[in-house]
Amino acid sequence: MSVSAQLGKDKLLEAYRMMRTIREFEERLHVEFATGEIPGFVHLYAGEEASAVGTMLHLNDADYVATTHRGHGHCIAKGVDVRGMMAEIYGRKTGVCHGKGGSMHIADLSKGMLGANGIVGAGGPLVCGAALAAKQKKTGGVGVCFFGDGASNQGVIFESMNLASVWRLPVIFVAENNGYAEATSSTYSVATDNIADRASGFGMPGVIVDGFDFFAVHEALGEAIERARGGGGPTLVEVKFSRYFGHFEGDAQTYRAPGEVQKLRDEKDCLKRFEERVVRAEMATSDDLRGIDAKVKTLIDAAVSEAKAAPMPTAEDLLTDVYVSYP
Ligand SMILES: Cc1ncc(C[n+]2csc(CCOP(=O)(O)OP(=O)(O)O)c2C)c(N)n1
Ligand SMILES: [Mg+2]
Repeated sequence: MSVSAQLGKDKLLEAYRMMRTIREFEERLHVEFATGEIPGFVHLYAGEEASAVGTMLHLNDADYVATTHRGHGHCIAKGVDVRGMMAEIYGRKTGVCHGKGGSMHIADLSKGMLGANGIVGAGGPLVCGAALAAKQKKTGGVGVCFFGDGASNQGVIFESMNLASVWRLPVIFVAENNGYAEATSSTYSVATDNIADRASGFGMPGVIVDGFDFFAVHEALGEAIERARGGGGPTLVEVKFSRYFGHFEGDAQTYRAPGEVQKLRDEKDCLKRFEERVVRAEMATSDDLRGIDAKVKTLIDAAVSEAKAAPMPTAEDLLTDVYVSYP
């Protein structure tokens, strides 16, 4: 039976809804950031949606995820409230972190989202800790560490992979190889042909997957997550794809070839490929998907207007959320 048939119509529509939500969220932020109303740095995930959604469909709230500076997609796919995220990015009091974190520090522990992170590679130890806790407490939970091709060269990622392997932790390392670390090509900065090749040095399986293909990601991550849950230890999955926008909003992208992104959008786009496949398999109709598009657009419109109208944190708010309080 094909993977799409195994997933069933409800799950397929859910996958599409999440990927479309991420795309719409990011495309809208691209427009809104240019108005100057959004503080700080914003790194967009558009083009990479299949990785977040293909992974997160296998997870529940007891599973932990650490994301990166490019974290909106992972947060949305892990179930963090989209309106609260938008308000957070606008620095508003109604944001998921009360406007104190912004784009690069969105976190929601109630959803197992350990947080976006401005420190490249910093998710590795966090996920090892969360996975160790899950293992000791026997919750059945796993930890997923997303990191980029640039982060793959950080020592902290090597240390985390080694630790996860020697302690047989339920961790999945997802190397999102989008071809660039800022303006540096991964063909220049990564010494091996594939990041996944490094897995053998840490005694774990290494898998390469086409990141434009939701079904390929979903299948590879399903196996890795099942293995981790079953006590089989960590896996390194390298997802190969590209981003549609610059490293950060405002990046002139002089390091990219003319037409590079348009070609990706035309020929490889994960949403288009998803639609072609499910419609061909008669698992959903284009009308089903257009209905989802309309609902997602309404949600993002509402999220942006609510965020713009929401209050800023006050000076007094500076003194709250500083320390953890235990009941
Ligand atoms: C420890 C550390 N070093 C450097 C930086 C500056 N920096 C921010 S993002 C980035 C590139 C990361 O590239 P990659 O891991 O491929 O992720 P991508 O941006 O492509 O998603 C760098 C070098 C940082 N934030 N933290
Ligand atoms: Mg990269």
